Formats: sequence, C-alpha cells, structure tokens
Amino acid sequence: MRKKIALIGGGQIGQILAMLAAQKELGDIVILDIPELENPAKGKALDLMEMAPHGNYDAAITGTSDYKDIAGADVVIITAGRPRQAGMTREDLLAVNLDIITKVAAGVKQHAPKALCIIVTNPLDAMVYAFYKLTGFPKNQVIGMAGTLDTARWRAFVAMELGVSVSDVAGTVLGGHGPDMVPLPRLTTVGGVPLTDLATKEQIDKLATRTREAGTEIVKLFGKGSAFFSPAWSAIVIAESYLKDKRRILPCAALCEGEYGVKGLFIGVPVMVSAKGMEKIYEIKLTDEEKAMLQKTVGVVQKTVEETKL
Ligand code: A3D
Repeated sequence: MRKKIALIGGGQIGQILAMLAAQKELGDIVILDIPELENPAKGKALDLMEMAPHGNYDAAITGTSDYKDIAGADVVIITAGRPRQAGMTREDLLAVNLDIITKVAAGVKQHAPKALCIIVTNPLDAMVYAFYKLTGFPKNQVIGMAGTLDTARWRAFVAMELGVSVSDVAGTVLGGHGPDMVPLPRLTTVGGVPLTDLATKEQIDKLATRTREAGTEIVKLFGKGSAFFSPAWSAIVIAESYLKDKRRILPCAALCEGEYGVKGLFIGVPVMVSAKGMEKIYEIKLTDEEKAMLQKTVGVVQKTVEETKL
C-alpha cells in the first residue's frame, strides 16, 4: 500500500509540495484547504493527475476541505496560514496564524494522530510550539521546517559568491527562523575546504546577512506573499527522510529539553530524521561568540512563544 501525505493548506507552498511529492512518488496526496477553497484544491489535484503521464508518476491526488480525508496519513505538512506581505515581520502573523493552527491541530489530532507533522506556517518557531502543545503529540512527531530552508539559502549564496557547485557546499544554520538566525561559517566547507580559507571576513559577513534576510528579500520582490519553491523542497526533504528512513541530518526546529541550554522551546538545531521522526538532536560545540548569537535568537523565540499563551 502506498504511503499517504496530507497537505494542510493548498496555496503557493501547498501546491508545489503536491507536485514534488508526486514527482518523487512519496505516496498518495491529499490537499486540504478551507471550504471556500475546496474547489481550487480539487482543481490543483486534478491538474496534477493530468500531469502524471508526462511526469511519469503513480499517485492518487485529491483535494478536500474535510479532515476525514486525511485519515491514516503518514505525513502531514502544514502550510495553512497567511504569508507575509511587504513590510511585515513574521511575528505580525502571530494572531491570525495561531487561530488557524489551533483549528488545524484539532483536525490533525482527530484524524491523523500517528503522522509525522512538519510545520511551515510562520512565525515558525511559535507555530510549531503551538501545534505541539495543542495536539499533545510526542516531540519526535513534530518538526518545524525552517533551518532546512535557511541552510539551503546559506549554501546557495556561498556557491553563488564563490562560483562553485552548490552540491559541494556543506554547512548549517542554527536558531530561530528570523533575522537573528545563526549561520556557522566556521563549520561550512566547500568540497572539504573550510569556507574561512576561501572567503574574506567581509564576504562571509555579507553572505550571513543575506541569509538572515533571505525571506524578506523575496517578500520585497514579490510585494505580496513569500517564497514558495524553496520552502516546499525543504519540507519535502524532511518528509522523504522520514518515509524512506534515510536518517538525514537536517537543521529543523525541534523541541530542545536542555540541548544547547534551551528548555521547552522549538529551536533550529541539527536533527536526525529517520523512520522514528525527529530521532535525535546533535549538539555542536559552539564558540562563545556563537553561543551568544544563539542565546539572542532563543530570546526572540521565547518572547513570541510567550505571546501564544500556551
Ligand atoms: P498561501 O499561498 O496564502 O497559502 C496558505 C493556504 O492556507 C491558503 O490556501 C489558505 O486558504 C490556507 N488556509 C488558511 N486557513 C486554513 C485552515 N484553517 N485550514 C486549511 N487551510 C487553510 O501562503 P503560502 O503557501 O505562501 O505560505 C504558507 C505559510 O508558510 C505562511 O504562513 C508563510 O509565512 C509560511 N512560510 C514559511 C517559511 C519557512 O521557512 C518557515 C517560508 C515561506 C513561507
């Protein structure tokens, strides 16, 4: 029997998620949106079924607004919620998206209580915390997608700056999904060569700043709405590692219970994603400067989480 992937939210990211999940044959796909947008969700699903002969994939893809249709899902990816408009911070979305996540959590808890849940909705670190609290799911079953994207952006910018293949750039970005996130140049390599040997401090600082502001750079270009291709791929990478037990080490927002000195918050840290879900958090020995930067981003996340009152 095929695996089942439920996509809660069939907007910009949701539709790309559906396409990627189909192309990768991760399983059957259900796109769930609000009742007013049930028909567009059905239309997107049908369009993707009609793409299958050229896309060369087998998957049943359906659209719905009824949570009963996500029953038995192995993976739930949540993008339900408003995206930023130009001039907005992610925190500006808190009230409206908390309301949406509350409804989504109830639906997922009732109909897909065993699924690995990947949250994408912003403000990410607070929304994944809220979803975890509202569902009461075990911590290994709830992952926030942010560091996977932030690290992809960092790797892309490093490759663009140095004119090298992005496949050879390895690195990681820690912390919350906001302008205080912590790229780690010290641990970034290009084909095994340390980035710090290949680029000047000025170049590296510029790359780190661009990474921290990458989402905003795209929001400014769009004027309305935020990035969708790269966030979708980043969530699919997590889902695939779970479904295929690939045991990839990916930067994700995971519940820290003492790791990195953080207690009771979801923060972007390197985790192993296996068939057990978020199996393990890896702790990096940070320098004092890196620790201070991480503490700053944790403070920002803590403040937003407190505003959820959960
Ligand atoms: P958009 O294209 O507006 O799609 C959101 C969809 O959610 C719409 O189709 C809505 O109708 C739907 N929706 C709203 N309420 C509900 C509900 N109760 N149940 C089901 N569906 C609902 O936005 P998008 O796809 O561009 O972005 C989705 C979210 O992802 C936003 O909150 C963004 O800020 C966030 N985002 C996060 C990242 C990260 O890296 C974490 C990156 C980019 C976007």
